[in-house]
Amino acid sequence: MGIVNVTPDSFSDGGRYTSTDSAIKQALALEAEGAAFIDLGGESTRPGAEGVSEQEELDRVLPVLEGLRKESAVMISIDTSNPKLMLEAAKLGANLLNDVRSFTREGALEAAVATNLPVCIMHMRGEPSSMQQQTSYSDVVEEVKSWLNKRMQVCVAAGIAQEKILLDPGFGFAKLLPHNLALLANLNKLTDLGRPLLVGMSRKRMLGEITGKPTSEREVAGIAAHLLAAQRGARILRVHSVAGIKDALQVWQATEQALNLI
Ligand code: 7PJ
Repeated sequence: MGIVNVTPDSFSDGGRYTSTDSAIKQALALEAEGAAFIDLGGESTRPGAEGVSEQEELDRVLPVLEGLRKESAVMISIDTSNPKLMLEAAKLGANLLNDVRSFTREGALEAAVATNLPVCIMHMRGEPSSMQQQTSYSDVVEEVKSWLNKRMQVCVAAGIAQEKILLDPGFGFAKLLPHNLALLANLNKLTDLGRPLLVGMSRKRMLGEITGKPTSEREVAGIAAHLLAAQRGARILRVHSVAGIKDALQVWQATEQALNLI
């Protein structure tokens, strides 16, 4: 899954057209690298990030979705907590709703049900602006697992088929490095929940804490982390750059196939 952030280009006078056009180009480039999904997001949910208005988020994301849908049949995921955007995106051909707040915003669960689309539920505590003040766990793997299970049951009770639910431990969301590492090391335990796992660690702080490198130099660390996640059962890897992880997965796959040759 290739990430496309649709944020206004503050260094350009081209305004909305420039950012829409460059986001579509970026999505097509990621698809050409091998992405099966493009995750479109118009709100920054990095730790401490401030929210965006509902309308601004629609204005950012919908033109990109519409343009991309015209040019490509790639699966389009919408990274949003905004019920209006969920409904509008479904009409324009989105294929997956990815909500870091797991459809807890008022009207979001109802909107997700109404779209009939698959959804991704992610573990977090509180809001992105405050989540890093809620990082106390006694057993992070068990707590994330039982939280995801409960939230999945709420979604099923609301009318989302279990077969349409993806689960995500939420790397970096209300978690410190030891929690992120415990979740990565024990990711296979979350496969017990019986649903495909989506994970995203691309460029995240945890990689900087391990390597000491800034965001722009975390690509190789990200490839390693996502390969480890895939080996522990992750099925969808949410990344900013697709080519490198694709190579890594092909090396792994070729090696696995060799096991059957001897
Ligand atoms: C995630 C996400 C993630 C899912 C973001 C960033 C922050 N959606 N959206 N999982 N992270 N499902 O990319 O650094 O980990 S935004």
